[in-house]
Amino acid sequence: MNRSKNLLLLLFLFVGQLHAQDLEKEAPAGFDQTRDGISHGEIQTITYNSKTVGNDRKATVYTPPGFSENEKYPVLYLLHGIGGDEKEWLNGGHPEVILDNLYADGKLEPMIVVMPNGRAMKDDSAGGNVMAPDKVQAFATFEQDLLNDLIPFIEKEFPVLTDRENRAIAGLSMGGGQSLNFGLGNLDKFAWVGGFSSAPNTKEPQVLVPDPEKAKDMLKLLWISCGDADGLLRFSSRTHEYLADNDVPHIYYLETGGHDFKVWKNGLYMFSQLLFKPVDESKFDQYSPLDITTVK
Ligand code: FER
Repeated sequence: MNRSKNLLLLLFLFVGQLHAQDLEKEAPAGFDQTRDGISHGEIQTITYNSKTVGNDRKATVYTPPGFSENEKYPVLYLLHGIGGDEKEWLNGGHPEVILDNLYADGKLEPMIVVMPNGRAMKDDSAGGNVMAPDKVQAFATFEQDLLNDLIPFIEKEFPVLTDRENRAIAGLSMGGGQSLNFGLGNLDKFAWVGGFSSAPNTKEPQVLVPDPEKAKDMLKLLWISCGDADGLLRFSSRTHEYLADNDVPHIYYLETGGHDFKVWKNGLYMFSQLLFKPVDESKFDQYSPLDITTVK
């Protein structure tokens, strides 16, 4: 009897180990290569009227393979960096290839991905001095454009689910800062929030998450990732430290790398697979490829 109990315990431990090893920590080779013989999503450019800015603005939209007007989809708003616009992700990261491949492998919940222009001003082009104060300010103004103009447009024109649990926001660098600021600042609108290599526009932790209990209650997933050689790492690490000190569950994901699309493509690969599915918080500290306690 005792012996069979011990055997059973060993079996449980063994299966547990298998599961721990199952967890994929990084995108495999080929994740960003176009594959033959799979279905593809579609990319379109949409134009919406912005009351915030006072003119028409553009965004790009990726609808998943097999998209149907008769279904309703959750939405990921995916934001660009300081030198980019609504085409930056498509040009630099080809999310359509990464996501097509994930769909082909059955690893993604069908969703619509909206890639806005996050520089909410009349001339929202990425030309000239992208660090000019009015252009940097426009990244903050985009919060109003997103909430009051773009989201309502998407919800009118596309078959989407409109509750907070079916809306995610993530982005790279300036877009990472925007995602953390807007997502955590509007928990009634977003349950899934991700910042990849978030920039100095990221609000200070106490301002970002003034009520840790509320964040804990309302967030499905909070994702903070960065390359270990990124000069902006401190904006992610300080946020992580505050969240850890205040027991707000989150994934802090550190990988080898700098401030570039290699990191952001991997970020999208990892983050998107978690979206709009049941979440296992007990695994949050198992994702990071690098030891988060030694890299600062
Ligand atoms: C800064 C350094 C980097 C800054 C913004 C960035 C507004 C953004 C970088 C990016 O989006 O890639 O001092 O200030």
